[in-house]
Amino acid sequence: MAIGNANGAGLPPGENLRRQFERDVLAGLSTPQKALPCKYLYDETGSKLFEAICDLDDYYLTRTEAAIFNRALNEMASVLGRQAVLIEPGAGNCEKAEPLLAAMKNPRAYYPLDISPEILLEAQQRIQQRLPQLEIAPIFGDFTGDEVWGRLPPSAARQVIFFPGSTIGNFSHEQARELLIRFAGQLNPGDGLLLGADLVKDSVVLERAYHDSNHVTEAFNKNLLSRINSELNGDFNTEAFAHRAFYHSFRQRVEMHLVSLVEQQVSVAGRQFQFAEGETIHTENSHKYTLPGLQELLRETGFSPEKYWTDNNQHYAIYFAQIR
Ligand code: AVI
Repeated sequence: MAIGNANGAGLPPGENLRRQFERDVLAGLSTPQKALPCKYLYDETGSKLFEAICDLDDYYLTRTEAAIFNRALNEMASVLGRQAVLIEPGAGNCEKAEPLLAAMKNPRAYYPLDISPEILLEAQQRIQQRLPQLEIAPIFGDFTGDEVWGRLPPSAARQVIFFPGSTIGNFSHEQARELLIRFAGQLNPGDGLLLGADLVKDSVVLERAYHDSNHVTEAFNKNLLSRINSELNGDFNTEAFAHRAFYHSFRQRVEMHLVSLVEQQVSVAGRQFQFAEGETIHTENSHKYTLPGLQELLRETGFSPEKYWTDNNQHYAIYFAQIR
């Protein structure tokens, strides 16, 4: 798939992405609070490390969401209704949609959206074998851009956007609003959204999830520096940076940073960057919501919150909302 932009017309897609990565890294290391977009945490190694994070005892999110799905699958399927079309932005290996599709009553179609064709095509084959009647049409591209949404087939059936995994938490409040408005723009009155979000809770539980005792999140965070070294000719010494994750209770988010352990100079793509001892690169925000906060976000963006499912500890919620 070619991702066109004004500076990269005619370039192979990989080269366009590399140039965008370079621009974002150079810009991010040039601001007073150095910061890098969290989407760059997910190269091949980063994606594997994230999968390992999902299996950690300390990282309660994945298993809590899975337990809610397991318990409420049939109820969710009836809320989604008969012959619905399921659209999943950032579907990855589609493993969360598969049991939902199997529980749904004659789902009409499944449209998974993702930037990685290999993973989507593999998932398509797997789900197609299990549900041979289902129309599955993978759509390749970045769901935060306009272009990919224009390629969704028009549908007279009820459409439901499926957005699990608390991915919404990695967007700022402003970006989350923009994203849900984009989702709403794709839907018609009566269509739905099934959204998974991590909830505000005790800071000890939150900080353990992002500073796990197995040091996998540390490796995930530091891998960004290794990626910059290999793709952008950088010379970060990963040993000279420490992983830091803390809960910012006023902003209701876990922030992930890389802390420079010494005063140092680093070169990236031929440019030099100075680090004071203790200076950080902000690499990710993971926003946590309250149930009223989630309802407000849904209302503000054109949805009417209808029903939610949560675990006994109210650590995590899955919301169903309809377009007004
Ligand atoms: C993908 N996302 C929902 C994860 C989160 O919890 O914010 C990413 C992550 N970062 C560190 N650990 C997991």
